[in-house]
Amino acid sequence: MKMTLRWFGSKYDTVTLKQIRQIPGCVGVITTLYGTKPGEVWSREAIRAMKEEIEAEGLELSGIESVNVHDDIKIGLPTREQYIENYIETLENLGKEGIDLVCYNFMPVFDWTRTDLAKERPDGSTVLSYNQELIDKMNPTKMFEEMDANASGFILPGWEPDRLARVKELFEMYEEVDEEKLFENLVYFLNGIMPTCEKYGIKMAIHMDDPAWSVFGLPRIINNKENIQRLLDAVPVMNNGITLCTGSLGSNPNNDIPDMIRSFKGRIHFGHVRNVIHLGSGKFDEAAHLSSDGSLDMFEIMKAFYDIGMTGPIRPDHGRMIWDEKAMPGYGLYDRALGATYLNGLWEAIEKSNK
Ligand code: DNO
Repeated sequence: MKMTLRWFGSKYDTVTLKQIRQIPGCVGVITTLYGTKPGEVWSREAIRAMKEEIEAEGLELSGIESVNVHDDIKIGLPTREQYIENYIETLENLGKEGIDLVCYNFMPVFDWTRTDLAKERPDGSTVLSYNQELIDKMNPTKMFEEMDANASGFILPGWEPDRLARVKELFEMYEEVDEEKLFENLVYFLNGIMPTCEKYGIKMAIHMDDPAWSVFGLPRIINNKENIQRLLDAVPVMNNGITLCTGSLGSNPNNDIPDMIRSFKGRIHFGHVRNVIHLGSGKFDEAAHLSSDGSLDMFEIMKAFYDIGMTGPIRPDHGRMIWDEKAMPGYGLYDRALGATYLNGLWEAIEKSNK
């Protein structure tokens, strides 16, 4: 396991590479070329510059999160051919620069969803929270506007303004796309890019749907053991793998995460590890990483990662906002540093007790 932190680039992040390097045991960052749009080809020069900036601070570029997939690919429009070509070109350029991990998602229209970006807890910290009842009373445009208004001026990953501008149109475009169709389109995309991934040793790591159920009637297909296994079997090469996100899967109490980790051995290329508090059907709050602060057993989760011989990057995921930090919701320095330290502690204890 390699401990890493997500970093949003010097233009967008309040957290610096220097700070990240000072987190004990943190060896690298997970980042992306901010400012690029889904479907665009990333140039080798831009990739190299990003890598050099990170390496100059004594860290490694451990992987990309995300190279976003254009909606035309998800919908299966004829224009997908060009966008798949572009994606391949980006992968080639990443491969030539020695980058071997790409996280992406296949959620229609928008990425992860929350109804509150700063829910206050009794200790004064704030967390991201989700309540299906509120979503049921809202339309997608309103939700976009609320997310944007509550993001404290930050552009949330997956909630870029150009998506907001097209939200109505995108919903219409997805009208004919059910879960089966979306799955087929995902397999088509993966089959198109796999030869390049195999050539350059790039591990594609699909992110789980978050929350792990359909939102606004949009299809969601990467949300439980059976569906994920189906995808791994449909494109049965190591390069077709997953980002196992405990918080996303953990939104549904029926997902047995340690069991999933064990059964996806060899195909988990990246781990997002965080805790959630289940508050009843379709409702959850995010929490500190510590097991006793939420509903997930982080010891069992880390033990499962240890048992499968996880060598890829793991990052603490969304943290609480604490100590008056002003940062992108979920992505402050302080609570993620506490999370990384706690996860490293669990790992050390598991490792030593197994020797
Ligand atoms: C949210 C993140 C997601 C993730 C994408 C991967 O905080 O976990 O936005 O980066 O789904 O493509």
